[in-house]
Amino acid sequence: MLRALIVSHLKLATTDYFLSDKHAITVADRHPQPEFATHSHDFNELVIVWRGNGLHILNDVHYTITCGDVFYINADDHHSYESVNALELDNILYNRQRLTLGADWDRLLPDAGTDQRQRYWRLGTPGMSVLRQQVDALADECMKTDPLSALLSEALFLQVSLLLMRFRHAPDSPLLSDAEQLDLLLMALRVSIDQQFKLDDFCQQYHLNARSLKQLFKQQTGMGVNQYLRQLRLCKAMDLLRHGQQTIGEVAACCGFEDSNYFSVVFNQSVGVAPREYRQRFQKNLAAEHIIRS
Ligand code: RM4
Ligand code: NI
Repeated sequence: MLRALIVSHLKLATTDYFLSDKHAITVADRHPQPEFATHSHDFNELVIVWRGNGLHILNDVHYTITCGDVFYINADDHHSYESVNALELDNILYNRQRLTLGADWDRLLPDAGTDQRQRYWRLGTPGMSVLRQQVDALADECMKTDPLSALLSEALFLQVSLLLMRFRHAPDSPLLSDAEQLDLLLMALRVSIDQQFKLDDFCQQYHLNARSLKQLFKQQTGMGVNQYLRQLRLCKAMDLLRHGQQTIGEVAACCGFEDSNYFSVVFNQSVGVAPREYRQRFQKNLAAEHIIRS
């Protein structure tokens, strides 16, 4: 009676999947990953999902998976894939005992003692594109049989593990990568040319840290956020003054300045002439060009 209650499942063996008994790693390309019944292994798996979706059931916990999901699966875990829909992933199989490089593998690859919540992560788009190339290189190397390839595969696998540490983030963390934060901010600034922009509100909206974002911005652009926004506004003002018919007050408003006197002061300070004069000069030039041409 008791026996009937014991769930038995398939146990996959290293000998069936690895190229030789020297190889510690192999990349199983699952493009697509079909449905796959509950199983365990005598090796570990590092799974990176590239596209599509499906259900991943790891030790009876259900995860809806899609691009950017990363799982560290240990030999004794049991898992399955269900309800797959164009699911594409790379499954990096590795045998811990066969790793020979003196790296801190225990820190890089969570082992059986690590809580399952620490074994599910996410990658953002920049992380995915870096990892994509590395995994491809690893997949090629794992298929070679020359004496160096086993070691080279291990070196590439070490690199993949390190890059994952760099790019992965907890699934529920609202944190975006530095590149994503910067992109988001640059876009928000562009659409704020004619409106007020408050960095603190922006950071609150996207759960970002204002201090570190300011630092990042300065580091990458060489300017402060407000300085950049002012430049954007002045560029737009110059364009409108040259080509538009609006009054100075209207130009000021289109460029996010509530007060047109203040606009004139700022404009004068950075362009060297008052807005009215700037327009006149340009329009004079235009008229002169017109006379020459005609
Ligand atoms: C399956 C699936 C499993 C893996 C085997 C080797 O398609 O990815 O998780 O253990 O391949
Ligand atoms: Ni598996």
